[in-house]
Amino acid sequence: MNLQRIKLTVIKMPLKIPFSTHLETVSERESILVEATGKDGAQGYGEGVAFSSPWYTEETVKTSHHMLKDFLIPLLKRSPVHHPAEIEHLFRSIRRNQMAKAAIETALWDLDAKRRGVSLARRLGSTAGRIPSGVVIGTPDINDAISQIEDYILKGFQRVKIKIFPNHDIEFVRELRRRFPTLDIMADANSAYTLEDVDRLKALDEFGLMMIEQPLASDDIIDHAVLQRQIATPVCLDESIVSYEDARKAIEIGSCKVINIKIGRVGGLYTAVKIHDMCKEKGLPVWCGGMIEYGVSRAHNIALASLPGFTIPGDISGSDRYWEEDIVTPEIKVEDGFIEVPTKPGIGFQLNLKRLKEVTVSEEVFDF
Ligand code: OSB
Ligand code: MG
Repeated sequence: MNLQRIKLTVIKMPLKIPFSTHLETVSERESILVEATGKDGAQGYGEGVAFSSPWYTEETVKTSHHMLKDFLIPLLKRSPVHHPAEIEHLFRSIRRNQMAKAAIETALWDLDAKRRGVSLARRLGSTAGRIPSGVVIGTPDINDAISQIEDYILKGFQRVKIKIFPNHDIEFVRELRRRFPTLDIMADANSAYTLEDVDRLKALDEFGLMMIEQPLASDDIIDHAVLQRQIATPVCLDESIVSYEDARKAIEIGSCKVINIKIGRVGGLYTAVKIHDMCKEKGLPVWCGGMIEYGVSRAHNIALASLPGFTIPGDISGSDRYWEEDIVTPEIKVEDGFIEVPTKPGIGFQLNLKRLKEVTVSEEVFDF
């Protein structure tokens, strides 16, 4: 793709309010911004979405940086690609490290779309003008959660996701359902349960949740299939799906009725789109997950989520959900519950260089 250089910038910002799951509370977010510059001067951006510690997946900001610097960038230098869709195959020689891989791959999709003068959404084959927005409540306190949900409903958000874990589930959901009888609610357990909890999970059936996300172990698809046969609430897989093959097998054995697609978790847009295409063909709804990300990753999510199989609102909120000021301009905005799909070339957002400078921790340039 005629690359001139790749720049990695580590950035860090506090969240407006801490985001809690049963595994970790995130109050500050480090990420890696990838800037790929072509010999023609065109630039594409990607964002490494691993967290500072390995609570969600095994990757961290430091391991991603190591993979990018010591393996992925050198590999790309040695073996130039002509098309971003070739990256997935090239990177197969390096095991896993999906978020590090996706950070480069997404930057190359942006670069490619910009060179063609089309938006990333169009480049991926979408025609949608806007996508519905969903939001995640990362606050375990019931009263705080209710007041946040009330605010989001007023802003037009289409559905709400809450985090659950044992003893913070049945009564919590009962109260939310009492307060919001018709709201689309989904619950994400981030692997807080085992099959021994099947009665607790069955007890959630009466609340009409849209789905329960990743109730069981992050590396399991077998027990999820057993669970899905015993509960009415659709099971959605998040952590368990890190490749196209994972998605194919999970569907085949009935582990889930819905899949949350995260570009970073599956190693890039090529695989994300492939999973989408398969699910669409099989009639399995998908939605786009979030990683408490900055505007660059969010912009990639918007393009992906504009594909027709994304029939459920994703965890895609505006820049102001987590940040005082984002690193992109214009900021990503939710209006009447929808986000407009940009029509400008590539991801359709520019970097806010002043803000980027304020939040930069370190940067390194790799010449090709
Ligand atoms: O499990 O979907 C998840 C955030 C960080 C890591 C994992 C998850 C989440 C979220 C929040 O649920 C999504 C967001 O608003 O970005
Ligand atoms: Mg999840």
